[in-house]
Amino acid sequence: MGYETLKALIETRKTRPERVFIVGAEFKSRSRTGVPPVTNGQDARSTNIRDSLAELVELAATAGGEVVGDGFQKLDAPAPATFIGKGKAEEFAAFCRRNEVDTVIFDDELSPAQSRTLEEIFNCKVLDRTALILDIFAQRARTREGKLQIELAQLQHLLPRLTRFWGHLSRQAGGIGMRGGEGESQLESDRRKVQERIDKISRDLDTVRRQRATQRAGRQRNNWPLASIVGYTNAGKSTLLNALTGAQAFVKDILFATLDPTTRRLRLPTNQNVLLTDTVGFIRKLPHGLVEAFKATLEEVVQADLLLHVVDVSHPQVEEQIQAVNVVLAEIGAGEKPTIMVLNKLDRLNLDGTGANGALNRLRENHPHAVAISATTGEGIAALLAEISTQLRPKREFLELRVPHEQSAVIARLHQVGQIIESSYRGPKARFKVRIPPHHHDEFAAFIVRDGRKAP
Ligand SMILES: Nc1nc2c(ncn2[C@@H]2O[C@H](COP(=O)(O)OP(=O)(O)OP(=O)(O)O)[C@@H](O)[C@H]2O)c(=O)[nH]1
Ligand SMILES: [Mg+2]
Repeated sequence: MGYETLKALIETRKTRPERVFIVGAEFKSRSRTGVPPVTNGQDARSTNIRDSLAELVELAATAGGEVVGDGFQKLDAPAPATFIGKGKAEEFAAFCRRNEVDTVIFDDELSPAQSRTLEEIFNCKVLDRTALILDIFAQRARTREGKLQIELAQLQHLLPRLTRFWGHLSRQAGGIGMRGGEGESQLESDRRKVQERIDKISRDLDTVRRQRATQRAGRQRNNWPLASIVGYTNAGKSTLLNALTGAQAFVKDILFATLDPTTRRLRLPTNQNVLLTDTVGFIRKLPHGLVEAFKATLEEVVQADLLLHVVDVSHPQVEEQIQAVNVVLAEIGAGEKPTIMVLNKLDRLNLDGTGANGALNRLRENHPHAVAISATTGEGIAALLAEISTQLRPKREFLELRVPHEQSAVIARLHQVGQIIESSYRGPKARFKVRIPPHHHDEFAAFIVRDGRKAP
């Protein structure tokens, strides 16, 4: 075989994507979102499952797979051993054999026992949605903190599986008359190793996070308000950060292009400075462990004075995506933040002569203060900047203070939380003109000589 042929062979093998078959299921006993469907009709729910599968196709593609087929089943409840019905699983398995499928991916989380039984039936690798999302995150993580967080989530996903596997093995060991102790000690040592690694990662993460907290405190010293860009994955968050600040954040038409937060200064037309952070996108059925693992990264969101919730108006499931984002925001404790809805990708809509569009109108009705933009063409960006300025204005109050010199703690505190515009230390009291966030107002109430909030 010549060198070229060999090289071509290797390259084809290297570039041949994994062939993937995806499986969804719908249960009468439990709607997919955990809340009863709005309509009772089967049709609405079937649409839901098709959407969810369409997203799974995108996730599989992001992970480097090529989806060659899909199937779904409606059931009363998940089958304990095989998740979907055994007959259905065998039918899908026959299709997979004919089509040389390498990996089967289920849209819901499988128990370890279900995975094993299904692997036997399909005779190939079986993954669930959680494992797939974890895998994508593992591929994408760039920073040390990102890598540690994802490894932690993966190990935590693994640990209970080891436990259950252990139960399974010990039963088997008893059955064939082996001394139970052997399987037990092997698994216990596996579990111990996983646990040790989890502990080590947790310690390392602590160190990394302390460094980040220091950096954050450094930025806070400027006392600029913080705004965070949030939204469903692929909505255009990084594109918006770039458009607003001239940053060069990584933008790509894939899910979870961004994992690690990027913060840039944004100078508003009013000359006010804002720190703007772009961070990881959200998705439906985001594995809980992952939200936990990324809580530190999402700290930027929790600390923000203002959220920019970016939505892709050209996406058919835009309202469901908004819902999914709100669920995660509530989970991390940022559900009540002041939020600007940013209706992005306006350029992808077919607008009628008056610039209107059915989908856009509905969004505007549901979110009256939303700003429609295109992060790629720049349309609407000026209006968005104006809205950000308006929203942040109450974030700084103008005050004039007189503080006795001996109250040095108060003066130090003022420098810490306030933006000093003018100061003078002559005379019996130090004088300051400052802007401070409203929640610090009461601390300085005793020293105020002019309160910018009140009409003169
Ligand atoms: N037509 C159009 N495409 C856009 C617009 N904004 C973003 N995109 C495209 O949408 C895709 C995703 O953009 P990103 O900025 O990476 O999206 P993201 O929200 O940061 O995505 P993740 O980091 O993956 O969660 C890219 O292909 C962008 O070019 C827009 O206003 N109009
Ligand atoms: Mg991004």
